[in-house]
Amino acid sequence: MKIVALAGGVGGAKLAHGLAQCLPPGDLTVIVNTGDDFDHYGLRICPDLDTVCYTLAGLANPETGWGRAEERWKVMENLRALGAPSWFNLGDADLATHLERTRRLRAGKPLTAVTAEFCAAWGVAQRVLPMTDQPVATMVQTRSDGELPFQEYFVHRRCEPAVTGFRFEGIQAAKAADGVLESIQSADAVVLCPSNPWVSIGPIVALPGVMDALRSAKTIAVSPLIGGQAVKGPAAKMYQDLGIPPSSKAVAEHYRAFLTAMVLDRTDCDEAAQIEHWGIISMVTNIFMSSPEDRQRLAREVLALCEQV
Ligand code: FO1
Repeated sequence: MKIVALAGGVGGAKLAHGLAQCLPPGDLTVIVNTGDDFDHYGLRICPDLDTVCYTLAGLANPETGWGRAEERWKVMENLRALGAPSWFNLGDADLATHLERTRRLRAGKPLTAVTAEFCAAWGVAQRVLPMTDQPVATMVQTRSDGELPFQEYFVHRRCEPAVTGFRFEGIQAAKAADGVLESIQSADAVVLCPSNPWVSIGPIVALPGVMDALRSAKTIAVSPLIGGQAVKGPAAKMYQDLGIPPSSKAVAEHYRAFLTAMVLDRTDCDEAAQIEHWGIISMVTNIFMSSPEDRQRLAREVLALCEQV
């Protein structure tokens, strides 16, 4: 069964890892948000892409979900001693990724090619595609501070400013990367991982051609919210800031234009009827992933649903 997963950061990477345990490597394509990407210390940083690749490679930091396992922080310590900006933590092993990616990009290679080369080096057999090869920057519009670049809002300001909206700079001129539209069109199902609908899945869906491709596909979303709370990150706070009560129902409504089925947690089973009322199939299960076994179990249940719908 050919599956495409749309993913952002940590939650998306976990389900992508579960799917990778259940499918032959050639059957899984992961399309990753690049709206979080930015330049820092002259280096191109692609946090979601790295989180997905490190997780699939078994190299991810199990505590944070982002960055590398058994990381050392010598460079960061020395940057701090020099009084350099230290709000964004780059570990020593992780820095090698950014240095080498930046070198290859500057030599003229597209991000898609660099990502494929890194995946080969790390032993990731699944296809991991950045959503686009062109720069797209998620800008978070806030009540108190105007528009903030994503990492400035997320890491530096710890998601504190109230959100009023989002803008994906460069999205109109960006082209879905080679393989993105084709893989969605030929997939048996597209899984929207439990990533932030506003800033992780949002930029992918906003790329020219993606929404149309999703409308013609079988799409299954796994909620990133349990009991109105995000498992990780600011998704629930963003809904709240925007005046929408955070819930799995709100996520289903968010994706309503193209969604076939929604997977939600047992805690939220009373929301299933409303979701079904919108013509979206619902499946209730335990969606919290605390162990590698959880990822695999949830992936198996999602794949069973993909076969059914
Ligand atoms: N997240 C943090 O909360 N603090 C950090 O210092 C930080 C550094 C970092 C470095 C490399 C990387 O790939 C990810 C990093 N992240 C950090 C996570 C990142 O900001 C988020 O995962 C995403 O952009 C949201 O999905």
